Amino acid sequence: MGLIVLSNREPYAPTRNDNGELQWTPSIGGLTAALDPALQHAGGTWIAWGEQHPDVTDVDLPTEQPRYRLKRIRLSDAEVRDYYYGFSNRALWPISHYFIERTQYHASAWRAYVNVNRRFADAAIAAYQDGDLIWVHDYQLALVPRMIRDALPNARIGFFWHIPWPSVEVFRTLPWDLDILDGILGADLIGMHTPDYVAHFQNTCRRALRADTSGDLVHWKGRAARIVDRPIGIEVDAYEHLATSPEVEDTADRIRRTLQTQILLGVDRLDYTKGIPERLEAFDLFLDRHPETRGRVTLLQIAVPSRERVDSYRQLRNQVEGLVGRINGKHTQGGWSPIQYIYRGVPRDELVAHYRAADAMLVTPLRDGLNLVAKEFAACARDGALILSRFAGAADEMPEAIQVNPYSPENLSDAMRTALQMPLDEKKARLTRLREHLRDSDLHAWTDTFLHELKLQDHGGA
Ligand code: GDG
Repeated sequence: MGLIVLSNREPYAPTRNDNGELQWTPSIGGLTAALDPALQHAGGTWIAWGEQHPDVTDVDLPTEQPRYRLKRIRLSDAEVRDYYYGFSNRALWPISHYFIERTQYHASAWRAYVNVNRRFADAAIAAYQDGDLIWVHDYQLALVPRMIRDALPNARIGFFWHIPWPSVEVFRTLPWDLDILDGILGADLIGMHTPDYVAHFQNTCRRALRADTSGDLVHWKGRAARIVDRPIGIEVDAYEHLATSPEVEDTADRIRRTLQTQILLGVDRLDYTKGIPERLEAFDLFLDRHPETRGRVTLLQIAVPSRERVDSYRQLRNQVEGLVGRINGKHTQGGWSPIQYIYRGVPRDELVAHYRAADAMLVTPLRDGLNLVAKEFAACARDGALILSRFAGAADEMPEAIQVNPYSPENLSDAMRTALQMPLDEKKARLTRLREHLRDSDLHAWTDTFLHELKLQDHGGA
């Protein structure tokens, strides 16, 4: 029995080396780390958008010892514009994060979304062999479970929605609300990060679709889909191992020696859901309220460029850079500047060195499906404190974090002070408890549990 995985982003991306040969480099992010080992174990097919070198269609991976096939979907420029930037990132992304005013609902983008979902589904149907498990990922591919179900009534299909599921009142502003629900309900097993998202999804099915629900089942079109909260984990061992390696420790020491202050750290894709301007404003307030900390604290913000073709993201970049300039202009003195701003991604070992060097980590999204950075920091920190938004899905699992309301600059400023003054014993005790939980629910357990449940799911019989 094989596995078929579908996701927008591919697990390995091709780059050309100096000899002009293609090399396949594992993509950064949880999905590759979670599913590449599962596919290598089970064998099968991964279907994804072939963004770089789209002329290359199929490849067997890993190249040195092939275990499964990557089928690359080639998208035209218009499809990228309308399916990816248009419908996925201007409609589904903002609405799911409660940013209704940022949504753009265009019928042309919707049509492209349907067409591209169809191409993914057709690739899965072509690859399918009796008994395979199919696992579809995320909001870019919400119609795929239904499309596969129509062609393969007996297939076992799982679906994971990685972002928040909003209240029905918000979701229903989407003109294609019923199509998206019907699409997802083609799956046998549907996963989300928190019990609240699951409750919102069930309520949306009842109110918008008028579907019946019982327990964790949604009954629809003569079948029952099971919907469960299964928050994704991280590879705890790998992060701990990297965090304590001599190279990473050296880099962490160098970061501390260079700054010579306490360090507040932020690491985010530059996305309006991540609450970066609010965090900067709160730091400004913190410096106003606690002038004795001037010269003694630095906010180090790593902002990874993201979706730069979307207007809101370009505007956000300008806003953040304006704030950094204003706040630095206001407080800089005697060779110290309060904010160090890095606008690029950094290699993973450097990222981990930053986690290790930080006195406090600021994970303060206005809304976030889960947030892996919070978990990675907890696994890697030397003795730092975690400040975590109550609107990140991870907050449910991390009661030992200092939880904040990112909409309140006063609350955030107080949390910065609490974190920077927290006694060492308490910080260490909190990290120990956080790590125990991370170990009990790590990334491989997430993959194994979901696939196991999908295998056992008694589908059909609504
Ligand atoms: C979506 C949901 C959900 C970040 N900067 C660098 C870097 N990263 C890595 C982190 C982390 C990942 O990117 C970001 O994951 P998040 O979970 O924080 O956020 P999204 O990208 O929005 O992910 C989210 C997730 O899906 C999983 O279900 O948690 O809520 O929005 O792994 O380490 N990696 C490197 N350099 C960087 O500068 N190497």
